[in-house]
Amino acid sequence: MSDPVIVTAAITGAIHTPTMSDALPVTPEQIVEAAVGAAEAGAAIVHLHARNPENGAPDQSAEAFEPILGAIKARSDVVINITTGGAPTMSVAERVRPAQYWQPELASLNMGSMNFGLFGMLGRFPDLKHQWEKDYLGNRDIIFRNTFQDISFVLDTLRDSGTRFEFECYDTAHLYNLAHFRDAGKVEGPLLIQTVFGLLGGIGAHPDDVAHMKRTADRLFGDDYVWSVLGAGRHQMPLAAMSAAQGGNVRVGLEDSLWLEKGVMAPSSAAQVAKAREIIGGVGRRLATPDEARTRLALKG
Ligand code: KMH
Ligand code: ZN
Repeated sequence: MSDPVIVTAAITGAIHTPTMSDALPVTPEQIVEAAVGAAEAGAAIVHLHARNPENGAPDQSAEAFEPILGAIKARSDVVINITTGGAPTMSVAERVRPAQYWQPELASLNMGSMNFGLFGMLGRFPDLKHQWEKDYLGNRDIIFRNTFQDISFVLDTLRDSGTRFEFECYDTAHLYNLAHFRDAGKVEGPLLIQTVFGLLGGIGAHPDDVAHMKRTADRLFGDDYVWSVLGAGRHQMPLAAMSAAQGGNVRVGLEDSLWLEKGVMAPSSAAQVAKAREIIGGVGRRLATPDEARTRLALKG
């Protein structure tokens, strides 16, 4: 019998812009409602970014998270995961600030630099409301910078906080990077490894890609890791199914995909969690509670 499935809901992110979907939460109130809704639908973890309520631009100030974190904690025991990815246009010093200040149970940590393909988005979404959307999506050559020094900087900054990590791995090299930090004694298990598929610049979303990432992680980390799968865009639900069927865990949410199914935009992250829940039930598994996730991931609680 496999362990219950830890579902993470990534609520808003920094890549999608408000023009792309009316469902994308922007204000603190919208982000809180979306996070609580996702938790009520069965998510054990919410992965959070904050945005400027005026124009939806990503905001990595510690203050931007204050109204979000307090209100979620008042209404839900869901595990809170604060991004250290921020937006690919930000420096790592800027990106780590909210996690440094709020010391959450979990923070994301991106395990390597990569090209980040926003190519074509400007053409697909012509009604851009804000200059920042035009600047952002018009920037066709983004490098998501996560050098070894950047990764060390995040680890060192958060070392004494008790915050543990969602290690985001977009390709096999990122698994080797994580093994390097494990071998150097800078991270220890159980490692939550979020394998990310289908982003232009990272590994693809073919079943062979999933198998290769899992095989590599199994070989490098053995029993000392918890495997989770994030399929970007249209790959979200098919890869959730693949992970659930193989004993893995699942990440969904509007940060990663604006879609519920082919041709149907998602009304909320909660709706994606509910769909993932059906898929997970269909392969004979159930969802983990937040406390089950805390135990499994050795979180500080
Ligand atoms: N949007 C995800 C593919 C982070 O916040 O650290 C990447 C992400 C990065 O979640
Ligand atoms: Zn994120």
